[in-house]
Amino acid sequence: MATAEQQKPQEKQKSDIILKYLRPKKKFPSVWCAGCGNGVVMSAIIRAVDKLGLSRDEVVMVSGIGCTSRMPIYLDFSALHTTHGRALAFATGVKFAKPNLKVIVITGDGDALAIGGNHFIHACRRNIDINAILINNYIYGMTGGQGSPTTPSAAFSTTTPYGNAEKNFDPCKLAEAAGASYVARSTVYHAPQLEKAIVEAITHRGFSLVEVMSNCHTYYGRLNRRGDAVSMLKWFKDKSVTTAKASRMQPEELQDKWIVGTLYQDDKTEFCDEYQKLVDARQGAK
Ligand SMILES: Cc1ncc(C[n+]2csc(CCOP(=O)(O)OP(=O)(O)O)c2C)c(N)n1
Ligand code: SF4
Ligand SMILES: [Mg+2]
Repeated sequence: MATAEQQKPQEKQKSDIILKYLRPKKKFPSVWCAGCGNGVVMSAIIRAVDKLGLSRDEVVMVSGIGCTSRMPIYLDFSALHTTHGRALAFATGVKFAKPNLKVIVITGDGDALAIGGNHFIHACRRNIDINAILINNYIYGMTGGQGSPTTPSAAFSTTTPYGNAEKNFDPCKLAEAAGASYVARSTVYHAPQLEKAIVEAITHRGFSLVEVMSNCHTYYGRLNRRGDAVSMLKWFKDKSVTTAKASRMQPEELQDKWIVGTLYQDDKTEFCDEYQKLVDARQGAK
């Protein structure tokens, strides 16, 4: 690796941005396996926050439990590392008490959709101004590779040794149906598009979901013969179709594909704004 002196100015500028938002060195190395997609998502979040000119104090990151959910330990924002599945409940309290802060929830497929499934649908329903970044690696990474609500049918995990007999959730469809007002999908292969989606989601007023397809090569990759981190990224590339291309394809052709890009957006009233309107109307009536 190049030393700080050997780095070209452009590279140095990029690494300075990353370092600006990371906690001091004693928090590193991270617990993540080498090549885990979580690192790609973390750097995309940093670039997005920097692009928006937000200071570390303007952002609160809230997480539950899981490999993914350890991210607030490494990022130097105000942070709440809460209990499994409860990140959105804590985040709702933060946003309601301090509406001017940007609240980002980082969550895994297990955290958001299994134990936290109820909090997920109700946060969407309220359309509260929280940006949820759901890292979907198709598995419970932290606890050793158990199946999650997004594990595809027939896929292997430590709890589905004969293949998964269940159907999996599509978190984007679920969020849209439950009332979220911004929904996008990306992958850790598509880093610039991921950064753009996070910028849009943070800027959007209302509940936003960015689903990021990510590699857990240690469990999902190994159990399903998807190879190492690099092989999984190639698989993500082949599996993804942009929204523009998808609009020209037949439903049968899209069956095994991930559509990446902005999937849904509307401008319905956000929860804190709606609440304030009701308070003002009631006080005006007295
Ligand atoms: C109440 C409770 N139940 C179960 C657990 C064990 N547990 C910790 S993380 C986890 C699953 C994490 O999976 P996911 O959210 O997909 O995150 P990943 O590790 O894949 O990033 C489970 C079941 C826990 N910590 N607390
Ligand atoms: S177990 Fe999987 S999700 Fe967890 S750090 Fe390793 S590769 Fe990432
Ligand atoms: Mg997971």
